Amino acid sequence: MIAPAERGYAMVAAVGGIAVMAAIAATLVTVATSRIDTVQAEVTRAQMQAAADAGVIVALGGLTSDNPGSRWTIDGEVHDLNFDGIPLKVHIEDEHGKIMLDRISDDNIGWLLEALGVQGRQLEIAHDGFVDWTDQDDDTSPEGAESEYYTERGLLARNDGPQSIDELAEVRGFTPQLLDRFRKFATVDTGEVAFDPKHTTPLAIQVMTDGVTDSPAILQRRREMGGQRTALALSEPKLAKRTVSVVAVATGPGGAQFTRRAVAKLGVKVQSPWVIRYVE
Ligand SMILES: [Ca+2]
Repeated sequence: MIAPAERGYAMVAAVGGIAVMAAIAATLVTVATSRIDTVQAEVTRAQMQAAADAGVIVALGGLTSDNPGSRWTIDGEVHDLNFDGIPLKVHIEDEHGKIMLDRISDDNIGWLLEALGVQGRQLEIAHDGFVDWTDQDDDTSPEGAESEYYTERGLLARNDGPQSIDELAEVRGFTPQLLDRFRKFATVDTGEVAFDPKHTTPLAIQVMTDGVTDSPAILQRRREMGGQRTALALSEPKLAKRTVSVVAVATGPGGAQFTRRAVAKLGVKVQSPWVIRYVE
C-alpha cells in the first residue's frame, strides 16, 4: 500500500510527465506547421515560376507568329496573361535598342545615371566608379575606385567593358535598386550589331546620342509610341536574327512576385524560330 505522501509525489510526477509530453507534442506540431508553411511557400513559388516560364514561351510564340495580325511587337507593350489562375504581365524588349554599356563613354554613363534619377554625390560616385571599373588604367578618379578598393572582396577592377549587368553590382556606387532600373535600358554583348533606335525607348536614344531630351529622333519616337504602334506592328516583317529580352512577372497570393527574364535570339533556324540564350 502506498503512503498518502508518496501518492502525492506520484501524482506530481505523473502531472509533470504529462506536461513534458504536452510540451514535446506542441513543439512537434509547431515544427510540422512551419514545415507545411515552407512546403506551401515552395509550391507557390514553383507555380509562379512555371507561370512566368509559360509567359516567356507564349511571348516568343507570339513574336514569331506567322500571322501579322496577332504577332507581338518588341517595343515593350505589356500583355496581361493568366496561367493556371496566376496573373502574368509579359513584355518584350529589343536588345538592339538598348544602351550598350560595353561601348559607351564617360558622358553617356553620366547621362544614363542622371536620367535614372541618380543625383549629387551619389551620381559622382557611380559615374567615377563605372569609369574606373571600365577604363584600362589604374588611376583612381576623384570619387571612383580601382583594384585597390576591390581587393578586399577578392576582386580586381575589370579595366574593360562590363560583361553583364549583374557584374555592375560589384562597382562602387551601384545599388541593387539602380541595377534593376539599368536592366530595362541597358545591355551588354548583343553581338556585332549597331544600336538600332527603331524599337527603343526615348531614354536610350538620349543616352546613345547627345544627352538632350528633345532631339528630333526622340520626339519622333515619342509620337510613334503614342499612336502608331498598331500600324508599325502590322507592317513589321518577321524579325530574323534579332536578340530580345522577354520579361514575365507572375503575381502570387498576397502580391508576391516572381520575375523571369530570358534573352532569346530569333529566326536562327527554320525548325527553331527562337533560341533562348540566357535566363535569370
Ligand atoms: Ca580602371
